[in-house]
Amino acid sequence: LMHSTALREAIASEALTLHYQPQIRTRDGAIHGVEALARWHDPVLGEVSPAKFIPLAEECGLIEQIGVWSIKTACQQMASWRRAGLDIPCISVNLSPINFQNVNLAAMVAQILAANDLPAKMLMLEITEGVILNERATVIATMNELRNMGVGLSLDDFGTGYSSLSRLAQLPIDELKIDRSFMRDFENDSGTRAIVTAVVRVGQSLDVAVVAEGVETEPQRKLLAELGCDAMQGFLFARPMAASAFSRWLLDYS
Ligand code: G
Ligand code: G
Ligand code: NA
Ligand code: MN
Repeated sequence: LMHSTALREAIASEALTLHYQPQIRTRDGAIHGVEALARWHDPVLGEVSPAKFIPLAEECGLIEQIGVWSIKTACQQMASWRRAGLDIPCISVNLSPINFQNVNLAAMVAQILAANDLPAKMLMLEITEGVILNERATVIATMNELRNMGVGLSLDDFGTGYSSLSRLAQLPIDELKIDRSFMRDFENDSGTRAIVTAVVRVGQSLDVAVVAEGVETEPQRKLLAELGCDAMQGFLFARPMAASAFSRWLLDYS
């Protein structure tokens, strides 16, 4: 059984790590960015998915710490890759909607960026579509504050929630990520293809970049390219990898 004490210890020790998955620009195959994904290696439980431990962290008050840890670790890694001369435009970090309720988030992010000598535009924060549902004034204020600093905001898992298109147009975001569930029927189901097409068009008309996730096959890649989807992420290109494996992958790719 997963326990908050074990998670607390995992944060304190090195049991929590970030893995990195590249995002590929559709137009020319260049690196669009990299997404940092949390991993928990528990000695007893083995690999615990963030899909399990993030909800636990949200319940037991550890999500604050995990949010700061994710941003800090990702920024330190990005700074280290920059020093090594690796050309990665941007790193995406997943945050919980709860993290955006913290009025100190933007100041904390500013401090972490400064400590690592990173330009704000090299950081993208991912927030799930659920943020629109139980939207609070503080969440939108924090999003605006981050954006005014130059930090990017990405709406993750888009299409799985209940956000209305009119609401979307008002949100301060730079990027939309089409949820990977849409990729499953993308090739064969004309309805799914119509939805993905519409999302790409919405992104274009709102001047928001559209990233497709869960791209696993060459036919999917080809269709997305034809639609003009800006970037792609998925097993077709690479799985999420430990930092050292990611830099080897990148050197090999370029
Ligand atoms: O990488 P994986 O498929 O196991 O991720 C499962 C889910 O956990 C995804 O929805 C992802 O956005 C989320 N996630 C991964 N890392 C983090 C993190 O550091 N913080 C938060 N809040 N969510 C994360
Ligand atoms: O919710 P979020 O989009 O952050 O989730 C990212 C998750 O998707 C990660 O856990 C990652 O391991 C997983 N993932 C990344 N690429 C693919 C893919 O091509 N196929 C599938 N099934 N999962 C993927
Ligand atoms: Na994500
Ligand atoms: Mn997603």
